[in-house]
Amino acid sequence: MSSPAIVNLWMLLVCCILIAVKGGWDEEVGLLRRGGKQRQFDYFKLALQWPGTYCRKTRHCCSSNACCSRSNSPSVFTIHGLWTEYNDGTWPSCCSGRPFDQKEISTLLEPMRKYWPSLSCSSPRSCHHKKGPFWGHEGEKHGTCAYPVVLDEYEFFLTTLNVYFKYNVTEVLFEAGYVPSDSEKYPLGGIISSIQNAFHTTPELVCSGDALEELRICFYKNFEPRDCAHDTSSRGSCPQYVSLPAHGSWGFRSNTTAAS
Ligand code: U2P
Repeated sequence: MSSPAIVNLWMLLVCCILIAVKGGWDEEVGLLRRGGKQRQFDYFKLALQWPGTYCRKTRHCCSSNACCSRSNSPSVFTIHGLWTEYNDGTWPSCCSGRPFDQKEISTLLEPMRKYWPSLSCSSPRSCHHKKGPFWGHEGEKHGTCAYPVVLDEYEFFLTTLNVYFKYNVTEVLFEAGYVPSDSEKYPLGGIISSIQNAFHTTPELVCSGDALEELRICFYKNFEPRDCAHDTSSRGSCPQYVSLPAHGSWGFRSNTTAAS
């Protein structure tokens, strides 16, 4: 074997040993995981999605996409996830834990379907490299990192629902006059102050164009509200005036085959 080939083989071997000792590279977080163990998180982030905005992306329908069922489609903020976060703006993901098992949350399915629906036909990848339901993706990716505050899958989903009901963002915004509309634009500052006044924390906002798509609020580990990491701007991608599109005002083709 030639000497450059031997050098390359050595470099490959050293890389393999380093990866085996240190764990895997988590691309999304940019963290090198040590043997699958990640340091304990600092705080929680409850991410809520506005179906009226999210569902405008729906082009094709399927039974798992709540955007498609016009009769019982949600007109409130629904849950995206309860995420564990670090104070430096990064977050752990896919910590140790068993694969998602829907049977463990069978008693929660009714509120889960209503308040934590999937707004897409796609099946996200789980931590175990299988494609599966939205709940499995969220539970495995974020719920497994919520230890020692949350001990298992059932507790993760129940806790998330309880926090969502206690901090009712939809009610706060509707009471302040920020109601679904396809013509109105609302001042972003007004939306932020309504949440600040109600919950004493500044929300993080995400927009799609000028439509509000996500609203996120952060909590200490005892679920008292706190601000999210300091270096993230609460306005995110949003302009000064935003809309809250009414649900059902998008157009999609009603076939049940393709994914959105
Ligand atoms: O923003 C894109 C995706 O990254 C994950 N995320 C984002 C911000 C944050 O503070 N924490 C966090 O986990 C989310 O991933 P998902 O749960 O959707 O897979 C978010 O959608």
